[in-house]
Amino acid sequence: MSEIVDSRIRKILDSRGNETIEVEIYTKYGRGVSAAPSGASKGATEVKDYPDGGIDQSVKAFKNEISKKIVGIESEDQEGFDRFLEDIDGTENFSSIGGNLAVALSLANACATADELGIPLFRYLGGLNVKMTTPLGNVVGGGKHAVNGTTIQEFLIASHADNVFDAIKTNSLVHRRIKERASKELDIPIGMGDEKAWVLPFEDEKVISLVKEVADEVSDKSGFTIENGMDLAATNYFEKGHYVYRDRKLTREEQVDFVESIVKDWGYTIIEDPFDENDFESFAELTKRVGDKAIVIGDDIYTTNYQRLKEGIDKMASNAILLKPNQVGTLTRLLRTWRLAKDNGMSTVVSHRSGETTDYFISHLAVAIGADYIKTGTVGGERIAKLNELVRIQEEMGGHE
Ligand code: 2PG
Ligand code: MG
Repeated sequence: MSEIVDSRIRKILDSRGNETIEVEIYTKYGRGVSAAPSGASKGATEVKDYPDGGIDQSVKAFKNEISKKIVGIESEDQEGFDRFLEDIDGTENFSSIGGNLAVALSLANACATADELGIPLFRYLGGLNVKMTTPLGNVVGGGKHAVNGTTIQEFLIASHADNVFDAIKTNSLVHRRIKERASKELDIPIGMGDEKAWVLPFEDEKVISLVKEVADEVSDKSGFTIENGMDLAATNYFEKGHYVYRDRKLTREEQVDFVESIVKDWGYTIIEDPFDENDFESFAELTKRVGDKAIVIGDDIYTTNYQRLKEGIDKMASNAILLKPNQVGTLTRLLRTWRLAKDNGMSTVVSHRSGETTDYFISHLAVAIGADYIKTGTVGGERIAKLNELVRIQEEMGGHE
């Protein structure tokens, strides 16, 4: 038994230079720290990150009320702790205390408990049934994560190797090689987006083939299988019934055909958010057409929300889900949604946000729940913090569990 004895809060900066919340929770022998990330292309059904008064109102809620009431709570009872957060907030979407305060507290509580028990976080969360995950990272970025880039938000790759370090390194080689290739065609310097993927002033189709070519080339040289994927984050460019790209406009039906061809003609096997977040129908049509060749992942459409996923399952909208703790505000809520996905045979991907800190909770989470992938970039300090933690976790797991 481990009661919470103390807690702290502070504001820190995230990778975009925006203020975010970091909290600490103490039990008698344990300490847990967690900082909240933030999204740029958020789903409409995510919990509210901050109340109307912004981050300072969350800090006030913590100082005036939560820090006092938290003392004495049994930290090992994660569900009870998360219920405490829901009760104190009193709304469904954490609009009183802010989802970012809730998620930082929820995850810090799990960290403190693992520390108190003297076991690694992934073991505390996953027990004996844990599995190393495959790193999925973006090498070219656009959409809301960059200015003047592709319309498609993320061009992703996933290297498969026995050793997670080799997989991470291979992903970063593809990232490097993309820049070398693109530099040959451009006489301007190439910049990076929010998640440290390259921003290329090219049409989307050109990048689809460029990334595929480079991935194939690195795969041939390294001997590792490399999957190609993308997060279209299509809600962001769905305007008045059309998907509006840099160079053309597609109807809903044409968008389904386009994404089908990305899978069938270009060999992409990982497709996230190909349609507007409320268009369950197009999701279902695509999954029907390519579900045996690719994973169709719902991010903005589900927002890690149990009810949204239930609707998606009823409508057979997708065969995979992205899981982000701060979309729902508590670990318990995330695990409940994950369980529903697993019970329905879906693939799972744990994901970072575009605004991140060096917090690496999601690395432990991905291993603990045996997620098929962790989407957390390829380079950049706040991304590397999570990737390097996977290397340490693998070592702790004692090889290739
Ligand atoms: C996404 C995420 C992470 P954001 O759309 O999957 O890459 O972006 O955090 O901006 O929502
Ligand atoms: Mg997404």
